[in-house]
Formats: sequence, structure tokens, C-alpha cells
Amino acid sequence: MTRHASLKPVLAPAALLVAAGLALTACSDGGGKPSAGSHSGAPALAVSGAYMPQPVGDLAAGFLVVKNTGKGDDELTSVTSPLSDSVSIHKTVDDRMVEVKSFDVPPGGSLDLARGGNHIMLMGIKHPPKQGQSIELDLHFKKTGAIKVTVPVKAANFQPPATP
Ligand SMILES: [Cu+2]
Repeated sequence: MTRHASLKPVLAPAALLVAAGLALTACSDGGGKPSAGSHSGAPALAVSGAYMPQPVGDLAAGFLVVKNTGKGDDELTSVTSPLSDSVSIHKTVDDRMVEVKSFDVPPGGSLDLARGGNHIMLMGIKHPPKQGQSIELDLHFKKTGAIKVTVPVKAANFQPPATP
């Protein structure tokens, strides 16, 4: 009898704990560290290592690294290019490409677009460029705005030098 009575009061606090944990997670996802207490942190982005393997047919991929040396986060939300009206951003899941809405660029971190992983995808290219030429990509970030990148076209099997 006493055993049954004691079960209920134990359950209620456990449920509260779960709810509190969920709330905390939602909070830190939205605005970075909850304890930071400042909204002045701005992202500071720099793009490096951009290249495009020579297109196969009217399809091409773009690879680059976006470093964020600032205090605030940012997001790559879209990419446009004079080369194509159909540019999207993809991640790779189990060898299959999946279109995404955005990529995070965390403060003190980087967004790496590389073969076999996240990449920029250009479809329906009207005038495919050749190795040795270069093309333009306009990266659109949620906070920083647009960054124009000149991207060299490399051999179709080009691999960038390994970075530390
Ligand atoms: Cu793709």
C-alpha cells in the first residue's frame, strides 16, 4: 500500500526535469550560449580554397571553405552564379546528395565544402567553362550578406592539397 502511494510523487518531478532539459536545448540552439549575455557578436567570414572541377555535361560542383573568425554565428542560405539559374546547396548522406536550406558557419569554426561531403551544385549550365578558366559564385549569408567569389576551374579529377 505505501509502495503504490510513493510511486506518483516520484514520477511528477521526473517529467518536469525532462521538460526543463528540452527548454534549455531550444534556447541554446536559437542564440548560441545562453550565458553569453551579449548580442554584439558579429560573424567575420573569409572564403578560401575555392575550386570547381571542370563540368561534366551541364552539371558542376563547387567546393570551398568559409572560415568564421568572428564572435557570432552565420548561415550560408543560398548561392547564385551567372553560370546557372539553378544553384543549390547539398549535403551527402550515404553517397546520395540531399538539398539543404542552409549551412551553419559557427563562430571560431568553419564551413567545409569538399568532395564527398557538403557542396554547391550547379545544374543546367549554359556555357560550361573549361579547366584554366574561372567562374563567379555569389554566396549569400544570413547576417554577412553576399560574398562574391572567383572560382578557378580545375581538372575534373582535381584534388586540393591537404590542409592541416
Ligand atoms: Cu549535389
